[in-house]
Amino acid sequence: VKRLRLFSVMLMLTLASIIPSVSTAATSGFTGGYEPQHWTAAGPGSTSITPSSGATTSVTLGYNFDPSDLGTNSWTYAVTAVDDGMASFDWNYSGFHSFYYVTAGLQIFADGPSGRVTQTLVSAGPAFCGACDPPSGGFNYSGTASIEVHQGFAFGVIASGGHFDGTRVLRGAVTLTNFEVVDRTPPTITPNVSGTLGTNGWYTSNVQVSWTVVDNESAITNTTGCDATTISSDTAGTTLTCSATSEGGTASQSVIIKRDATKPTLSPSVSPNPVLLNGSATASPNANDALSGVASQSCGAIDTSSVGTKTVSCTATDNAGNTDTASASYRVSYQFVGFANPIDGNSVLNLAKAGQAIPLKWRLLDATNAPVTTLSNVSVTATSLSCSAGTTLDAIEEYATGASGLQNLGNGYYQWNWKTPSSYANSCKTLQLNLGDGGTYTALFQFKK
Ligand SMILES: [Ca+2]
Ligand SMILES: [Ca+2]
Repeated sequence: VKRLRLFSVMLMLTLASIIPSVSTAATSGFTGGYEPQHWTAAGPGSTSITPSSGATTSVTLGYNFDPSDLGTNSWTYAVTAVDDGMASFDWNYSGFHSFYYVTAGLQIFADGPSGRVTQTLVSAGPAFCGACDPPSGGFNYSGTASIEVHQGFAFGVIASGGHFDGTRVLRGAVTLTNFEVVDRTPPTITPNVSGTLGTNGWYTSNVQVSWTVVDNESAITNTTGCDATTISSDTAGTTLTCSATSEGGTASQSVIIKRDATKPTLSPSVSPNPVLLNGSATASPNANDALSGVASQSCGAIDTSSVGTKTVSCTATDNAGNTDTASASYRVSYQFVGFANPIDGNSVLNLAKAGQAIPLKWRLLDATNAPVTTLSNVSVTATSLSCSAGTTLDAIEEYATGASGLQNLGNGYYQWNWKTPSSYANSCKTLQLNLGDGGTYTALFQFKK
């Protein structure tokens, strides 16, 4: 059904709040901005537009001129196009141009962004009034016309005529019926995408997609896929398509939504772990990202300048811009060369007298085999041991006589005088040396009275 567009301001305001918005159309005729009062007439003599106002199905555009000269005159009847479209109408052009060397012409015209387009509907004469053939002595022409019109630009008809006669009469009337402006453009479709846009076109949140569907010229008669949609799970690319149809045809628009709202995973590690004092080690983030992929990953520096358990922080960012951090712990230890005389390490069961101070001696180096020159936070712990645990029995050759506690013997050697209680008699103990580096340094003892 071909229709004219009809808007009221209230209707537009109402429709603007609806998505997809829908425009409406009027039936054929001089309505919706094309009523007679919107038409203008220009030309010499008197002109008329009948009726002069109001919605109507027929308009007659007249002129009546008694020229003082003998040239050609023209009368322009124009209206401004409310919207883009194809204007069409049936026309009848009748009149009387007095008698000698008579011409009559009718054109349809439409102005637009690139100028004026015209079509000639009638180009008659010159005719003489020997037999008074048309257009001499009266004329009557009819036809159908159509022309592309452009919103905000004028279109209409131009009647023209001339003669070379002492009786100076030029009068005529153009009657237009079945007037309509048909939509020639499909709806315009605009996607509205909202969400948190990360990098590389990836969204990092839920994504709402809605569509604005507008046709200013005619009603939207069908839409497909134009409902609002929420993308709430990660996707490498979901295509959403909205199609809409009006009198002007069908249009489609698509958007591709990529969503990655998942942070990369990190499994950071340090190698080697433990690392020796002043040694070198590296931390690896070991990041993974299933969807957009890992864009970058890095860890902080490993500090081996002192012993103990430490942490290093690692960071990874995916191609959508999601970032996560995780820490890896690592231990920096001394290079424990071993217990020195009179203590044997490994699985030797050192035989000692309970109640004596046992001189625990050991040597510490760093990763470069340089002696450790300072040491603090040393302690010992003794725990019960089955006397059958040791494989070799070796007697302590000497006991300490100096001060208890820690002594720095130099060159990486240290001594701790371990004062044992006499209650240890007839028992076995595991001695653990705690150096503050988290290492487990043990020696086994069997005590006698
Ligand atoms: Ca349209
Ligand atoms: Ca991700």
